[in-house]
Order: sequence, then structure tokens, then C-alpha cells
Amino acid sequence: MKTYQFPKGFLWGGATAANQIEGGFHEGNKGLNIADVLPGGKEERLNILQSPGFQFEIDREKYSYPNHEAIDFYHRYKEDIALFAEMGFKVFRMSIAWTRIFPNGDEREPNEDGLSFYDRVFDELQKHGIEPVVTISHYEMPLNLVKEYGGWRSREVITFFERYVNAIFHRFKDKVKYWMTFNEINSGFVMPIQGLGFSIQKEEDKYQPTFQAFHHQFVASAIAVKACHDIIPDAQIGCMILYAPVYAYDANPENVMYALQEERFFNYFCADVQVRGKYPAFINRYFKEHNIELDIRDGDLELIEEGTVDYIGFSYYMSRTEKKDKSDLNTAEGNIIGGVKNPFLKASDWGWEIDPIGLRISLNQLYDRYQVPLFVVENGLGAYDKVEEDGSIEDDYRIEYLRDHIKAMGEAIEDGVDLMGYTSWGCIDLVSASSGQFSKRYGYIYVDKHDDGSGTLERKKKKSFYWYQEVIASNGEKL
Ligand code: BGP
Repeated sequence: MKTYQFPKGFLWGGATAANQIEGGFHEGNKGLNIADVLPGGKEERLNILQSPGFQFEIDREKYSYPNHEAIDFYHRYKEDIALFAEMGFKVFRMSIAWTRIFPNGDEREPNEDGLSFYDRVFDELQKHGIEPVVTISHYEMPLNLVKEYGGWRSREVITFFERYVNAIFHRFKDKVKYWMTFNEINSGFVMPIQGLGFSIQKEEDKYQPTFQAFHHQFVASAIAVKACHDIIPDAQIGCMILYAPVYAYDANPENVMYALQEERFFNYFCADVQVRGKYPAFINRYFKEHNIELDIRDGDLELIEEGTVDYIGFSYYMSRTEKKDKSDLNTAEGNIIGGVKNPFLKASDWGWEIDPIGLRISLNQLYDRYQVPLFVVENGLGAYDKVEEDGSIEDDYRIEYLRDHIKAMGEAIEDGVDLMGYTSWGCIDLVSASSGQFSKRYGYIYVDKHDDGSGTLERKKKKSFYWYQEVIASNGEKL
């Protein structure tokens, strides 16, 4: 029996990122960013994301580049926003491409073409009564900062980021009231190219530069939070983490301890710094034991303490199951964050284990630990869709996935969790971040675009479009 109720004013909507929808990669004086040099194709992209030594070059002989055109939101945003409005979206999560505002990242003055593009998008959203939720940096670091400065390893990048956030806060202060700093900041551990803007050269050298880069992002995040509060006092700014609760494979205390360590390291480290304003004790121990010495300058720690976020935005797709000695078990396939197969769970076509109860667990764990409002800013099922002869798309599997996860959120609200809203991922089909595919579809809106680059880009409403419309209209009552 259902006992929960979604609060009045719950922020229902959908989520995207600039590099995965916009296209127009050379238009409006935009500079190249990391996503522009990542190839299409599951094997091709995953190989690059997970093996050291990537050179950040475009090689058209060898690869295709789906992010260059993506789904052409750059030219079709009016049509797309009208469809979001038809579904009843209260909010739309999107990101600003840093390279539209500062094409090389290190200029002194912002690029007016880029600013005015987002002005038009925000105005269009406002026209339809949809509030933007904006990620400031979503796997879109300017390529010039990657190549010339070494990405977030460089302290100088903090200054460039500060310039960028000041430019967008001043320009959009009347139009955007929900912000987030770095998308899935903790993903830097597993995908440093997208998260931290550099490619690890040798596996053994991984940790020192990774933690140094994180430190620079924490300082940059604190600067952004303070600037946001000064410039837009009625705005809220959150962090954004990738959250996948870690289960112990069995009750062996060795495995329980191992799972706890993984949980703290991956799920909590960044949020501890951004929400609580200081480095947690477990990480200080890790630094000591692994001879990691960070370059922390005077004032950094004070800044981090002053610049704590207002809420936690997080993505939830799956849980993760861990065992200290994994040699006798299969690893969870397709799941970039690791772990072993959980015998109780089914997986998506891409091997991501489906676990709605895990979302209720995550919400409770996060709220127990931090006691700040939470916002599920990504969740969804990447699946193959089939267009029937009559043009319909019967994505019941997606509806089932979303329904179960929304129910889990309802239960968590009843448990006492302060949940602001839900923006399911890829509300319109887009380019996959980890596999560079169009065929990994998340949308309520189908886009006629395929892995081989063909397609008319025509938009079609899937069955889930009408279902989500009712969910929103009934504030989560009709599932
Ligand atoms: C998150 C990213 C998104 C997104 C999503 C789905 O990690 O923040 O950018 O794409 O996951 O992942 P994928 O696109 O790899 O299916």
C-alpha cells in the first residue's frame, strides 16, 4: 500500500549536458573541449577512457565524433523545450559549455555569442514556465586548458574557472536559480579524462596527480559557491556526485570492511569536502600511508570551509557489490565503477545492474550523513528502442524502470529524506558519455540519429512521454 506523497513544488524534469545534445561544435565561436575529441563507439570510447596515455587529438581517419553534431539542440532548442513543456517539466537540467563562453578557457573576456545563445535558451524555458538547473562543468573542459595546462592538475585553471563562473553568474543572475558545480566530481577516480581533464600516463602515477586535481576542483567549487551566494543571493548551488551504494558481497567482516572503504573513498570523499567543508579523516590516513603530499596553499582550507554547497545533486543508476578478493567471481560487466555481479539483480543491455531499492538506500544514507536537501539529477535506463511500423515506440521497459525508482524516492521521502526534485537522465535521446553511442537511448523523446551518423534528427514521442506527463501532472500519484 502506498503511504508516501511527493511534496508540493517537487521539481520534476529531465537532465542533459551541453556536449551530449548541442552539437554546433564550431558555431558561435565555440572552442574545442574534451568531448569534441572523444570518439564514437562503445569499445573505442571505453578504451580511451580507461587506458592511460590519451593524446587529445581528432583523428577522422580512424574515428567518428558524435558529439560534434549530437542531436543539434543548438538549432532545435525551441522545438525540444516545447516538448519538455508539453510533458509538464518544472525544471530542465542542462549544462553551459565552458568553451562557448571562454573558447580557449584562458581568455580575459567572455565570448558574447556563447552568452547570448544561453540567454535565448533560458528565455525560451522561461516562456514555458520551466526553470533551468545548470551544471557549470559537465565533462566539457576547454581543450586548450587540457593541452597547455594539464587540466585540473594545474592551479592556474582555478583562476580561469573563477573568471568563467563570474561571467555566467553576472550574466544569468535573473534567469538561473539552481546551479551545480562539477558533474559527478568523484568520477575523476575512474574517468580522469572527462572529470579532471588529463590522461593518466602510467597507472602507478595515478593518485598524486588525481588528488591534486581534486584539490584544485574543491577550491574552485568553493570559489563558485561563494560567488554564487554574493551575486545571486536567492540562488541555490549544489555539488554533484555519482552515487552507487556499495554492498558487501557477503557477511564476512573482511568484505564488509572492504565495501565500507570503497563506499567512503568513492561515494563520500568529495561530498565530505564540498558539503562539510573539510577533508575527512579517512582520506588523511590514506594520504599518510601512500606518501601523498598535496600542494595546499595558505587560505585553501579556509575557503573550502566557507564555500560549502546548499544541496547535494547526485546521479543514481545502480548499486555496486564488492568483495575483497574478487578472483573467484565475475566482475559486473559494463559497469565502469567496478564491483562484482550481484546475484539478486538483473542488468540493463549495457550491464548496469538495476536496483530501485538501492535508490532508497542511497537517499537515506546521504541524508543520514549530511542532513542537507538532496536532488536526484540523473537516473534512467539506457536501452535499445525500436520504432514500430506505425511510428510508435513502446518503451515499457523504461517506464517500468522509472516507475520503480520513483516509488523508491517516494518511500525515502516517507522515511524523512528532504528531496527537492527528480530530473531523469537523457529526457531526450542523446550521445552516451561513456560509450559515444546514439543507440544507448534514455529519452522520453526519440531522436532519429544512429551510431553510423545517419538519421534525420526528427523527434518522436515514445510511450514513456505520455506516461511521464501523467506522473508530473499527478505529482507522482499516477505511476
Ligand atoms: C553520467 C553522466 C552523464 C551520462 C550518464 C549516463 O555518468 O553524468 O553525462 O551520460 O551518466 O551514462 P552513459 O551516457 O554512459 O550511458
